[in-house]
Amino acid sequence: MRCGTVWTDARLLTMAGGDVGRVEDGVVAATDGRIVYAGARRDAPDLSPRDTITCDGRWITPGLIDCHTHLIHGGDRSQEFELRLNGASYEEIARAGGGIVSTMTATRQATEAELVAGALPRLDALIAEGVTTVEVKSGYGLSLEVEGRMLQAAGRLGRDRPIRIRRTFLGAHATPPEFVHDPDAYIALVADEMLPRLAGEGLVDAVDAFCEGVGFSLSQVRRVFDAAAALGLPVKLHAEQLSNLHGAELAASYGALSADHLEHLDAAGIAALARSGTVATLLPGAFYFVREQQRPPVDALRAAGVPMAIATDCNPGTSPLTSLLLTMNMAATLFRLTVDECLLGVTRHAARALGLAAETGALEVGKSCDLAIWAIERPAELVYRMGFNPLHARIWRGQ
Ligand code: DI6
Ligand code: FE
Repeated sequence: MRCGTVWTDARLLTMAGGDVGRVEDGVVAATDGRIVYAGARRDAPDLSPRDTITCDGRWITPGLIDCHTHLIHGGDRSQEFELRLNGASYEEIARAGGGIVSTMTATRQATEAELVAGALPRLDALIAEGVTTVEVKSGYGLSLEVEGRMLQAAGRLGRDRPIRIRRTFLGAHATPPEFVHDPDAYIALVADEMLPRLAGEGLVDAVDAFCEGVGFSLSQVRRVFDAAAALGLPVKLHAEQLSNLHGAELAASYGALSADHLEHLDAAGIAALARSGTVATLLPGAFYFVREQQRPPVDALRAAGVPMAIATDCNPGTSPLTSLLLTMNMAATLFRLTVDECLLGVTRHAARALGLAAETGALEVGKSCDLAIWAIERPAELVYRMGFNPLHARIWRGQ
């Protein structure tokens, strides 16, 4: 075989097979941005590479994947943060017209270029830690025009930086003020007009909703999911974050890619996720930032064999977090995930949560050559440290 580039003298976490796929003396080979070999040096075929890069014993993981973000938005909510420090709750602030709606106002006032300029530093912070795929949700425009602007801005991020962006339509994030007396009419607009139009413009990879007392009910979410199904789009759901509305069961019944948050998930919800193969995406940054008391049922999810992803949930209200490394530390410290679970949660399982399991998230033949090369001695260091970045190099699509 004559391949393009080989990375040698590396230790690998391939994320292939059932676990993290540890290889001590490994090589990765790629041609035209695709992995043609990843594994032990002694098992490698004759690769005859054009370029050879020695890793001097460093560790290679798949490029990291942040599978749940609200990276694009106008303004920030540092003022609301101060209010909360003085005793106001997230729900009180939301009911008083703050919260998501205040970010909506700032987002509506921003041009596409301003939204891009605001998001790029956050994206760059993720990229600096070896992230090669990011999901970006809409959901702060809450009108056809501004939801479209957010999704266009998300596309722009993927052209301005070497990174794979997946766009999720989250029109059902909150009821905008002009529909406050008729949320069902807003849901009808989301399902019958906004989604088909935006999907028709090729701006939507998946459809999400916020199923919560301060968000939307099961029947409202169903309305949005039916519209997604009619367009052949996969769904995911913010479920069981602040209360248990049985959103995870609903999501599972639509074969959702993921159900996200899940602090208040019960046994029936876990069983439903296990049956449908839906990924449980845990968001410890939001749990930490709103000082949630109830932890997601990690032991039961593990016992049921539900794949767990973890993500930043980067958003201005409940998780102003732009470090996937710190997110792993939080998942371990706050939720008691193991090191291996954290690493799988930002690679293989995160890819699956985006419907990208065949494309990225593991070092396997045929997948995109997305790599993070780390100056560490042991994989646990990626989870253990707080506020330290040991990234040595980042490769996206072989570059
Ligand atoms: N759940 C969250 O944690 C964020 N959105 C959601 O559906 C909060 C978004 C915000 O407060 O701006
Ligand atoms: Fe979220």
